[in-house]
Amino acid sequence: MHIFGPLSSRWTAYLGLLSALSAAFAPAVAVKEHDFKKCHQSGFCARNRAFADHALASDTWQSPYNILPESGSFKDGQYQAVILKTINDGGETVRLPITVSFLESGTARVTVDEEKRQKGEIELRHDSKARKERYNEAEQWVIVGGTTLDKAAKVDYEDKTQLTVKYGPSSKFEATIKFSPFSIDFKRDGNTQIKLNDRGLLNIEHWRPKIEKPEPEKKEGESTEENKAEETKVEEPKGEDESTWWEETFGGNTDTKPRGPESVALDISFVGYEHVYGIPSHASSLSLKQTRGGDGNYQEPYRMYNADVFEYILDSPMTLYGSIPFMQAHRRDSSVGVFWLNAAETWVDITKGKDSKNPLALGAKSKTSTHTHWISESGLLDVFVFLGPTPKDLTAKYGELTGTTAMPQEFALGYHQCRWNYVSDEDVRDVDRKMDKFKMPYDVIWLDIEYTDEKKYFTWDKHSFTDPIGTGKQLESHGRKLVTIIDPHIKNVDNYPVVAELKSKDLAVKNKEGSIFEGWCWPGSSHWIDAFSPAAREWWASLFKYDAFKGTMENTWIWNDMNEPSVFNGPETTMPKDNLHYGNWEHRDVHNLNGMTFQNATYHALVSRKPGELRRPFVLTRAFFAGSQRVGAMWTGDNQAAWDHLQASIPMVLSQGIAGFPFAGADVGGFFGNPEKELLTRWYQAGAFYPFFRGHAHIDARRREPYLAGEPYSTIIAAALRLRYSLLPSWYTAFRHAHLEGTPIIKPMFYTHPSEEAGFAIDDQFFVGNTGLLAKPVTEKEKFTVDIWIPDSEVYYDYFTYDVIPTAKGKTVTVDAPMEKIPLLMRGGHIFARRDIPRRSSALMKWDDYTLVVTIPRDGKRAEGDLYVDDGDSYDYQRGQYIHRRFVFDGAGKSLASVDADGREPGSVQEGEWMQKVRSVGVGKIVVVGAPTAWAGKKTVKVESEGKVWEAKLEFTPAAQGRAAFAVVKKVGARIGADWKVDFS
Ligand code: MIG
Repeated sequence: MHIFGPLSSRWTAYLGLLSALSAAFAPAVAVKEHDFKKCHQSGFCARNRAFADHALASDTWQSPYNILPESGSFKDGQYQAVILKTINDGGETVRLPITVSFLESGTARVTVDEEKRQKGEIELRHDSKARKERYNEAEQWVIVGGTTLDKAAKVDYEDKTQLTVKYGPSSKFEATIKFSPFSIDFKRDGNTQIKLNDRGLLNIEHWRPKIEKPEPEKKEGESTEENKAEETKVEEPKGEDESTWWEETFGGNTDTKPRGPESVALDISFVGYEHVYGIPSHASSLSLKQTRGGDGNYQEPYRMYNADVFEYILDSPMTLYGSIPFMQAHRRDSSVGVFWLNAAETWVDITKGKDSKNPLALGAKSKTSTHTHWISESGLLDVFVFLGPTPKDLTAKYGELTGTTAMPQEFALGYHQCRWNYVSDEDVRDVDRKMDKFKMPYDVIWLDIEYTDEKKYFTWDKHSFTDPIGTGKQLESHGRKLVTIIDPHIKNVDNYPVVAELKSKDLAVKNKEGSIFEGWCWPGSSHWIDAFSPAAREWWASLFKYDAFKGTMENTWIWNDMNEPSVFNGPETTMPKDNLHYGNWEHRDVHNLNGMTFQNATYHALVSRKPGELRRPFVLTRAFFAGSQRVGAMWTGDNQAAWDHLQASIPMVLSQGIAGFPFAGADVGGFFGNPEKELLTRWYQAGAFYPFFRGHAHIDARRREPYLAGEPYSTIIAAALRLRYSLLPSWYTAFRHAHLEGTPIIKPMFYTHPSEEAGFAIDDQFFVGNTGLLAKPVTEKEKFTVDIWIPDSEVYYDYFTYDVIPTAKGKTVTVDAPMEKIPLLMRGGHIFARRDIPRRSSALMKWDDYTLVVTIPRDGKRAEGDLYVDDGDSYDYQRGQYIHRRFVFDGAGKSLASVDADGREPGSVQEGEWMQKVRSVGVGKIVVVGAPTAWAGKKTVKVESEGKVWEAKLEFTPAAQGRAAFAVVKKVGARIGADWKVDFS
């Protein structure tokens, strides 16, 4: 039997036993939970939870943080003051400068620093070379816009105890800063939405010198960590637990903590809000759970500390590979949120409760509020407050600050075929041929770490990959691409120029002594590129030039894995926190940013591979942070070939979308283990609706390329792949919206229907972009129906049969889902684009005509939709080289029209090569689902475009047996990029 574990799975691979072992495979066991910290094992988390327990249990608790009124000043949209923290009974205080910034976007920002550390007036222990300040560069990595101060913000009221500022659009927002104790109430339209430090849990662990105490007497046989902690505790005045202030050990690794305790924590209450979402990535529900025990709740806070959590467990708040500390709160017709800009280890406790004292409890009933407690190990306290009021406002404002999804390469929305590993050039070419043979479209085949010469990145295995360019060319002949993996650990061996340069140029992460950090990863002994360093990034770029990374060509793109970073022999499989990065920042301060800096380095390397080659890079990352959406896609890491993992993937991908990083997917088929055919098939059907759609498998898993499934499964999978490909125009359009507006690609019910409370916790169905397509993948074994919740009173049609679904607003409808069927409904009132000719890759569909699908709404009045098209590859779209059409069906006027969605006049854009070529692309057909009965007998319609009028054929099929009437206009003949109008009268 093969037992999974970090070592067994890794080392079988490392020893090169490859797939020979694959037959002897047992289902994976859960993650070794004890390899990762629980709150009580993380000193600062435990201290802050204890602090909260104490504060919340006491009737007399008063937060020891007070604004010094005379220190305050308000100018140009910014309030500045000093908070005094009282640190002992003698009234001794510590100065904490606070800035509250009111931004033009309507977002407010609260930043608190610590004067002593700011000024460097502290002493580091162990002769550490670390910086003395609290980490204050997160914004340089994360924030890209939206920080202009709102000069119109004004003080509305002020006295000795508080100050109220009105700000935001039409001054509808209001912040009341109370001095003693310090707290802030954020109001919209006069009602409190968000409160900071209302429960008095603000805690900024100020700098203090270590007072050496005599070692407690050790009793025989009592030398364990636990005992040591116990003994120290007993000595503490006021019961404060000092045991982890100066040093902390976990799993045999000791963190030397040269700056002592320095955590920042704050309670944030969402008044009257029952649901909170966001803070991915967790294998949890979309609507976040309570974390302090009780029925169905978690015991542990949601944790964000990017980690290589192989074989993660489900329904858990434990950390995963990436972190986005952005949270949305939602109640009927109102969304608000916060962004906690801190890259250190962070925990978030969530509790919910009725609050009868709640000023917002309009009416008799008191509302449930959500109370959150944010706890970070180090850094500034830096929190952005968003007052909505819609979910769209939230994602837009967050996108303004941290950036939106990069406009992807069009191929990246196609299907990706991956496994660990395709073992040779011939293997790759064979899979490529077989996909064609079985008529399965795909765009990208992937090479995992075994393609390298002994895990030396930028090299190829000399025996099995002798002709990567030949392979690349075979792929290119059908418009396909190759993605190769490049990880941040650089093998520490002789005769490897990459590591030699890394060392000689001094571009690696350092250990606490300031010499090069050495750790263990796939290649054995390794060093890690420090992508925080501009010089390191410049060097990294040089490695990707076509003549440096030989064997790569224009259709080679990159996969960045292990960038949490994963360090096999490190604490919690990552770097020691006292490691040092560029600028002498401790790893502790920047941990959650690390993955993003690496992906960013790769992104910029690809932009500059060849002078003059301006193409959008494709880089997949495992680790991420707020802002990573600007540089590529993510996937949810090492899941398992199990039904519950398929299920879990949907809320996980939805969470990514509402946290601003929607280009997300899970390994189709499940990484560990061997999916039964039914599971594999259902996973493809679900995966066809992930924004990032990739099949992947562990090295010990059996081969599972979709054509191997056998009948009927292979045919069903091929249909799922083709469905994805036919809808690519609509997916791409959704990405355009994500790129411009920060919107999710697949949207949960609360997002599209913010007034329908019954939908707020639903996370197993979703809409695709603005298409009105409502999908609910089957995620259970032998399940041949699904229950879909219907959010409104619009008409819904079955995507495949045009059956009218018998629905009612707020009701659940049972829809058939035999094996071959993906439950997919079309909401009335939309228009979306498809391409109906199946081809081998997206590139080969580039010049195909479009099909437009119009779904007539219940009242027959109006349907709308849009289509965005560009060359799918370059940045020319930024110079107007794109088509963005808006389609409007007017029921009264009996017409369907296409106009420029951005109001550009025809001829106003100088047409480049692509624009000229796309002139040959037309509207092939128009399908009108739910066509009016009055069209029966109609044989033709009038088409008008570019000064000409002609007739096109109309075929009308009357309604029958639950199926809607539909009409098809054939050979419409208008150019997709032109204005046109079809007259149905
Ligand atoms: O420690 O590169 O999540 O997708 O196949 C495992 C080998 C390293 C982890 C990734 C997985 C990938 C694997 N990697």
